[in-house]
Amino acid sequence: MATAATQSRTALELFGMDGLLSEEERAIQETVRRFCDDRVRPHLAEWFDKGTLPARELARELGKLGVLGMHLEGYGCAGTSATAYGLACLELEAADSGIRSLVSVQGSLAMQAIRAHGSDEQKEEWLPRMAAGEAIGCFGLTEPDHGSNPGGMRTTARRDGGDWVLNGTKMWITNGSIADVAVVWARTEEGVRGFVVPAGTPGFSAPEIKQKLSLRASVTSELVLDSVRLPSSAMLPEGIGLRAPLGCLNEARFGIVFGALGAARDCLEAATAYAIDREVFDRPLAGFQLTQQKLADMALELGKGMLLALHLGRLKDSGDLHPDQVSLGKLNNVREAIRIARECRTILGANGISLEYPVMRHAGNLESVLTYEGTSEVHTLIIGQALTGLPAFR
Ligand code: TGC
Ligand code: FAD
Repeated sequence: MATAATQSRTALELFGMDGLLSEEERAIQETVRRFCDDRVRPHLAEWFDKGTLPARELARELGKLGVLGMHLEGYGCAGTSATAYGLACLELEAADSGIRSLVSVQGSLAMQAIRAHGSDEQKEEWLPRMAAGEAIGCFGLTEPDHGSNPGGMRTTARRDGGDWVLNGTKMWITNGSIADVAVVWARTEEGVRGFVVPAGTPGFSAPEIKQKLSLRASVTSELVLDSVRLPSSAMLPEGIGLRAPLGCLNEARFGIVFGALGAARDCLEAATAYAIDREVFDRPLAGFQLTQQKLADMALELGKGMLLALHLGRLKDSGDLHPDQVSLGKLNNVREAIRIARECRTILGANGISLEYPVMRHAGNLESVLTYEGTSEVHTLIIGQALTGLPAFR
């Protein structure tokens, strides 16, 4: 007779999710999952505990794997579908949000900004090396006093002869202190513009932000621009106004729509296995109705989130995805992922707070994911504006 464990199916199996993916998408997902299992997962507890990440080494391996800028065309990028990129993000975040962040910021923010708004020379100089993971990029939009409202930014770029001179401070910048190149957004006389700032430029520094209780396996930094002088060729010529950086955010937010579900899936799998194994009051915790209700509710939210992610992926692949729709996915899937992580934590009891299990690490990471790339309040307001036509940000 089969045991309870051999009869059980995962939430996504129950939804028949694999049947919605192409063979190529399944192959890409499986490759990234295997990479994470072999190369990342065994070290995560230690990296998280110590608050470190061997980012440079990992970036090269991720480059070889082909996930850096994988959905972009040309310049050494694989040009996969958006859905395949989403599935890769899901597997990376099932390992840790910090690993997905490394990939998101590199591919969807820094490379995307150069790909969409850069000159041919900027693309040739940076994109092939960034796709290979030989150069790391960061994306500096947020400032200490302007996060949700980047339109209020104080960083300036002023013309001085043929040069640009940048002054200001960016805050909470992923990959900042390990980056070879920073894409920095600054106010100019003609509106917001992006600049390609090579690390090592005099006046540029990127002190790391320490004592984080979330995204500990990820490098987060301040960017200080103290009269940084750049040639005129450093400006991204094709992007003007706030819509240029906000357009890049759509790409990274799309990855998070899938990614957050990876963290949720990992929590649910860990909690289910734990509940089947753990005996309370002389029988398996998984056999109690209260536990099954928790598992069933979480499976439903995970599956519904996945259907939403795939729907948005298909819309993006057909060129029909609107930024408002990305907000639907980011708001729902991160909110549900964090609920799932917290509920799974209860199933693990005291073990739930230990790094021996991935659940609390994911729950802690998801606090950042809830805030970055547009807070849940910002995405709520974007959806509110789409529904009513009335902006309520100010
Ligand atoms: P608003 O007047 O609405 O817009 C200014 C211009 O931008 C256009 N636009 C967009 N374009 C493309 N995609 C979008 N999502 C866009 N949203 C707006 C808009 O059409 C307009 O264009 P134009 O031509 O008319 O000038 O701007 P607002 O100042 O009222 O702000 C709106 C708001 C609040 C939604 C926006 O500022 C916002 O999204 N704030 C959140 C900021 C944010 O998400 N920051 C993330 C920083 S990067 C990060 O967190 C990386 S985390 C690491 C990781 O990803 O792993
Ligand atoms: P605030 O904007 O000060 O918001 C504080 C609170 O006020 C939030 O709850 C918010 O939702 C709420 N609020 C704001 N406006 C409104 C409103 N109109 N109505 C109602 N409530 C409102 N940024 C980058 O540019 N690049 C990066 O690589 C990057 N990486 C990050 C990595 C990590 C680990 C973290 C934590 C952040 C990162 N960020 C990055 C910054 C991130 O994008 C911002 O933290 C985020 O946009 C929110 O800005 P804030 O922290 O200044 O919060």
